Amino acid sequence: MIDKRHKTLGEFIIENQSSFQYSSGELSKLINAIRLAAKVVNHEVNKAGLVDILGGVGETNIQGERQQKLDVFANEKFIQTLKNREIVCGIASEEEDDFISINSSDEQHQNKYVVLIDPLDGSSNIDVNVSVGTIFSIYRRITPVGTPVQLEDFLQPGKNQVAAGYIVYGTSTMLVYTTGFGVNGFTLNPALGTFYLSHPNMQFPENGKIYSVNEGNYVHFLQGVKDYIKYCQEEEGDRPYTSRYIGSLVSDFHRNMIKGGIYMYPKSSVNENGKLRLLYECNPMAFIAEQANGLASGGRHRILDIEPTELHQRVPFFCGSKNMVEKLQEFLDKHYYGK
Ligand code: P6P
Repeated sequence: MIDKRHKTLGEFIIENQSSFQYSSGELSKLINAIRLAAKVVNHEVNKAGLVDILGGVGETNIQGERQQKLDVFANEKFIQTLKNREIVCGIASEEEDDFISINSSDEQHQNKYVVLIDPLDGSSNIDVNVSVGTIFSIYRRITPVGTPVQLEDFLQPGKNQVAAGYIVYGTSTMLVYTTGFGVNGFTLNPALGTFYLSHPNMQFPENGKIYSVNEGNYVHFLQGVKDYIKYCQEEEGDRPYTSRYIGSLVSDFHRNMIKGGIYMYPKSSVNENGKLRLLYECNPMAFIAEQANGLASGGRHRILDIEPTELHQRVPFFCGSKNMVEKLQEFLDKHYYGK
């Protein structure tokens, strides 16, 4: 009997394919495409320090952020890999101003899925050799199969996701994803180029002692957030908590899911809707969090219930251990947090 810990991602996908409703194997092919792109991007991320691939290409993306060469590379690789597999009918990316419509070979747009990606999250960390990540979110299209994909196929609430996951390019490279039946983590053996099931059934501890927020913005936060941060710092019971924030959502989220903790990117007088993007950062991470017994709030609404209005819209984001998010929510509700 092969120990579960040595199961490959490929074996896991095949074994679990039948548990995914209406999957005719396309979703499995889609996850496999992401697996391939992850390995290609991982190779470049790991050698970035050696090759002159660092530094911006002088352009900025729609977010007004200076594009790093690895941003551009990762974006191109994921889009190219997804296009080649003819599984998706459309892609939206943090690095693309508008969504990309993919004409299937028979021009009938028979493909049923759309993918939204943040190809390289935390890219400002690339130059200082801190972990970065890729985040992906998958939906079934809602407009008729066989017609060109529309914006409404991408503007679906997060609760409609059929799969979501991230790759963290850290001390080891991991792919963590859910199809609605729990969260599983796979670690890449770079020597073999194979992902192995290293973290089956990942769960947020209900309590945690880590809070992650950019305290440099403290003076700009709403009172409810300020009060929660002070609560974390008070000497009482199992507090004070530890502050851990490395400026890479995927890494902070991943650590908090393993150890227990809460990640916060509140709105503020500087970022009136927060900084994180709903469609390809908050929704996929919220789907994973809830599948791992955690919670994800936008301040007043469950993240997965928010009806999107724009492709690159931003929302406040509070996500992690159930009891920590609920405690934060008490402070926010007391001060009537905005939408
Ligand atoms: P700040 C990276 O740009 C990112 O989107 C997340 O990965 C990260 O948690 C956050 O922004 C960092 O933002 O304003 O604290 O530097």
